[in-house]
Amino acid sequence: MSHRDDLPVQANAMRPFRASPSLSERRRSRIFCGEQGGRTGTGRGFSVHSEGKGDMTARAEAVIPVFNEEGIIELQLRKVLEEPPFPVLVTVVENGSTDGTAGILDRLAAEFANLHVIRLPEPNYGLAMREGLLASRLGIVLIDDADVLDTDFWSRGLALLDRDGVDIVQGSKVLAGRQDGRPLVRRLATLGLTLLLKILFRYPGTDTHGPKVMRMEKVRPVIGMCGLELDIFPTELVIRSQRAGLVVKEIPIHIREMRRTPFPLRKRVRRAIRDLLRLRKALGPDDA
Ligand SMILES: Nc1nc2c(ncn2[C@@H]2O[C@H](COP(=O)(O)OP(=O)(O)OP(=O)(O)O)[C@@H](O)[C@H]2O)c(=O)[nH]1
Ligand SMILES: [Mg+2]
Repeated sequence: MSHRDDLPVQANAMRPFRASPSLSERRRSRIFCGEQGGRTGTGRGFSVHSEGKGDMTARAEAVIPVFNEEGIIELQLRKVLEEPPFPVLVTVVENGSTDGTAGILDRLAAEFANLHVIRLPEPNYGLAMREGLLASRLGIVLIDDADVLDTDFWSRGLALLDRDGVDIVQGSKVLAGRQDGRPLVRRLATLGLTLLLKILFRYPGTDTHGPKVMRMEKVRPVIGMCGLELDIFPTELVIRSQRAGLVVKEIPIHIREMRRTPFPLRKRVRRAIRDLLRLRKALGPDDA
């Protein structure tokens, strides 16, 4: 763990901000939940005793966006469903997969009572993340990627959230240092994006994209303001949260390459820069 483990991201003074129209409210009717409501029973290794599928004793809810992950999704989900670090509800938001992902998710949802699957019609990472968060039912929500699912980060993040004053624990690939097992070129791309966050938004932290543990009563109002629905939704959420005065704290994550990235790096970086510029246009340099 890095010596910067306890580094808080400076929160600016609370500023008024504009609420953008809630696209989620309008789109809610399009959400399909791959679950049966009102079920009572016992999921594998998990007691269910509430209305709907789930366990009200769960400590947190993990929201995981998934797209075309047939190669890793079962292995990854079983890891958190069979040996969770604490009782957790898992909500997978899948949209537009063209491989066998949907079938695998249906099978796992039938096996594990604490797994919910939400489906949206078209591939859209930002929208999936946003809808998954808005559909969440617990006070503490984790977000993580299918190819990361760093349960050690989940535990450390939850412990930090339990301490006074932290609203979002942000996992940082930059602070990960040697625990970032990705190729050099990808690590350099991450550093480039960190630099852009500083230049474009004067963001004091190092990462906005990775896993997070969040206090929903604080974060939920900010989600309603994030209207761009781009791949950088998590970045918009963190920057808006930090500007709204929420306390954001960064800790390192462990990261290793699980699979080849589905998009060429050059294309991704181009898209990330384009999206960051659009976000900058929407937010201004520091919302002053
Ligand atoms: N629902 C949904 N999930 C998506 C979409 N695109 C990516 N994902 C998921 O979002 C998570 C992150 O995607 P990655 O492709 O790993 O993105 P990344 O971490 O920026 O890139 P890598 O460095 O290649 O890992 C994974 O769980 C993906 O399955 C999408 O269009 N819809
Ligand atoms: Mg990834």
